[in-house]
Amino acid sequence: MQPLVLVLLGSDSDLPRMQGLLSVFEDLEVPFEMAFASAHRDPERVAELSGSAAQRGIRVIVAAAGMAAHLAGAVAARTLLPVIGVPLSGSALSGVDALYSTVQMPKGMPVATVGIDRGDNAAYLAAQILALGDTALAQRLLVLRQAQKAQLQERDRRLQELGPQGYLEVTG
Ligand code: RP5
Repeated sequence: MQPLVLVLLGSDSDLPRMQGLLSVFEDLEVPFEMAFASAHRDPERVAELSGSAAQRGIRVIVAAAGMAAHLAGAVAARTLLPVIGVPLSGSALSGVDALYSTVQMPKGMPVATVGIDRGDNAAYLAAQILALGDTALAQRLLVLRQAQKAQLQERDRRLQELGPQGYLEVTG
């Protein structure tokens, strides 16, 4: 299937923190391609991948990096496709460094930044963008939301039945 999302990771050491994205894309059947490409260690590859993405049929780019993360911004500079940035933890500053580096983009060059290590939300947001032109995908997203709601309601039912202490004993 033609990949619709390009996922760039600054390092292979970032991959374990992006398992949430992998599972959301699998659940929603979103075709994607992934590459390791660092804004600092291999800026040429970042330029090549982000510059050619639209012509290759990519519709959204997710860029995940840690530390002084410039990947998402460097990608945004080279494409008109929506870019979702995922700041990653793992540094001495626990991802706050990557959050600030990713979210504080100058005017005219936006990066839609999700929370630290929230690859799952990057995947949901990418899917919601794609769903604007894909009713089957929109339906799959709705089903997931309904499942989330039903799960919370079931947990609340148990809370009302058992009380807080009893709930903790059963679930803890
Ligand atoms: C960033 O530096 C990467 O995105 C990664 O989060 C961090 C450390 O990379 P490695 O030294 O583990 O390759 O550019």
